[in-house]
Amino acid sequence: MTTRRAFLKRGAGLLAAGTGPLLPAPLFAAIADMPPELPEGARESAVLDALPGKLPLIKRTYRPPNYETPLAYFGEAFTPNNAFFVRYHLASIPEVNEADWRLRIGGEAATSPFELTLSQLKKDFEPFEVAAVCQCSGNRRGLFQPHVPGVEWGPGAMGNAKWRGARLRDVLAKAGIGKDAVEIAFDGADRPVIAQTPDFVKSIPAWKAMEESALIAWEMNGAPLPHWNGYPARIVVPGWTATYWVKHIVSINALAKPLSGFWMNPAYRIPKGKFPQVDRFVSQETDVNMPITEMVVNSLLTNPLPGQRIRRGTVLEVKGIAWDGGYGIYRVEVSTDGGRSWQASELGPEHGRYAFRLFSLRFTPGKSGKLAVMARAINRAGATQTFELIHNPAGYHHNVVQRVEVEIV
Ligand SMILES: Nc1nc2c(c(=O)[nH]1)N[C@H]1C(S)=C(S)[C@@H](COP(=O)(O)O)O[C@H]1N2
Ligand SMILES: [Mo]
Repeated sequence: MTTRRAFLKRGAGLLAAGTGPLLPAPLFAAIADMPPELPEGARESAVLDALPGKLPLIKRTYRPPNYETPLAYFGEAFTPNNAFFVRYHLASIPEVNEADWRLRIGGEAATSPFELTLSQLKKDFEPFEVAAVCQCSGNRRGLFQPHVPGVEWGPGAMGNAKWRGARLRDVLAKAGIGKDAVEIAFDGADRPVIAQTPDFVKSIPAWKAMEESALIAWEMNGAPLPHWNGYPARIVVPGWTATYWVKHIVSINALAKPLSGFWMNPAYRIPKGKFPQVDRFVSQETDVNMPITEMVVNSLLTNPLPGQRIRRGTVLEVKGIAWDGGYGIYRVEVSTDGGRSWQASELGPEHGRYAFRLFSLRFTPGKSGKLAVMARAINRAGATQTFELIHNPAGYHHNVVQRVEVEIV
């Protein structure tokens, strides 16, 4: 068995080796070609490191563990479990043992509270599967100019997976959820290390919990959830940012009044009226701000890489992925002349309205020199990406159109 320490050492050694033959080439590319806009600190501190059971990911912080998926894994519509990003607020993360794990469902707006074992959760409710993007609200925060405090994520604090589990609404119905339920609150098994840190508890509006695809999921891409992604079960809220997707879920409470607490307010707030966010979380709104809800439409170029040299007269395949908060991707336009003209790309198969959608466009550069490739996604609600950063203090909803400069030689 490889110890965690050996793992870390090996990871560090590989990086120090520079052209390290042991590390798959795409991973090196992922680090070397981190967005040039990332602040120096974030680029230099980007170390590939493997948590137990995971491939080497981009380490942002070790305690609590915050690890980002390298660009190389976004070439496919589904993100492999062992390359899926990891984000925690609290550093005490128990290894949950299936035999001891219980999920308690109750709260003041539920008449029949009860407890579930994992096998009951799997057996007693009709399973449902949904492909959905799990994206941190702060994905790409590291690209904010001026910088804002928080984990300096590049573009890889996200992933797309097939989530399988029981519908929240079925489990809540069994607990006798009442009409007075305003919010459904989630708590996971992880805990703060010091008493002063508030426990991570999140809620969603009752209407959102009642949607067909809101789940208590125990499976990810056909396998049990990895420890770091919430074993044995996590909340899945398709369309909404990952802050609500509570991992290692141990209690679900139907509340008759809004949840208070640090992670609801002041955390995870956006200024009112600045973003094209459609879903409302009315019970949590204030005069000046509101909770982040659904993801804004976005895309990521996976090919070419910044600074890549491409031979004139050869075919360049511009590739990437697009996603949004659940309206579905309608079209992705690509520019190969720095934004002067745009062409519709070819979309890959649709895996449902919450999933990554691949896009590609082939073109042959005719003259040498620098060239800027860009992509902008448009969803079925007609929303598109922004060209100018919408600044906000927490660094959320970064969906600025990317510009990847390459050199034609
Ligand atoms: N128990 C627990 N669940 C949690 C969190 C956490 O700190 N603890 N962080 C949330 C946030 S902010 C994100 S971005 C996602 C990350 O999911 P992942 O680690 O599976 O990629 O988990 C969410 N669920
Ligand atoms: Mo997050």
